[in-house]
Amino acid sequence: MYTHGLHISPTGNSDNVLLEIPPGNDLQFQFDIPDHHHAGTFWYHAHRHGSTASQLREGMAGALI
Ligand SMILES: [Cu+2]
Repeated sequence: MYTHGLHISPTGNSDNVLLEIPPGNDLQFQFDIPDHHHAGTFWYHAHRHGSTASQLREGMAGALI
């Protein structure tokens, strides 16, 4: 999963595009958003390397408000 617009860490179980979660497994994402972060509308989407475009085309995305 990948977010747009949030100023958060790209490492660990946060906004890390290199995470691989095998089928049948799960992972608890943790997005530590700073208290001083500006408010707004952002978005997230699946970010499987090699499949991002097709996953987005099929609607694997959402809004973060
Ligand atoms: Cu993107």
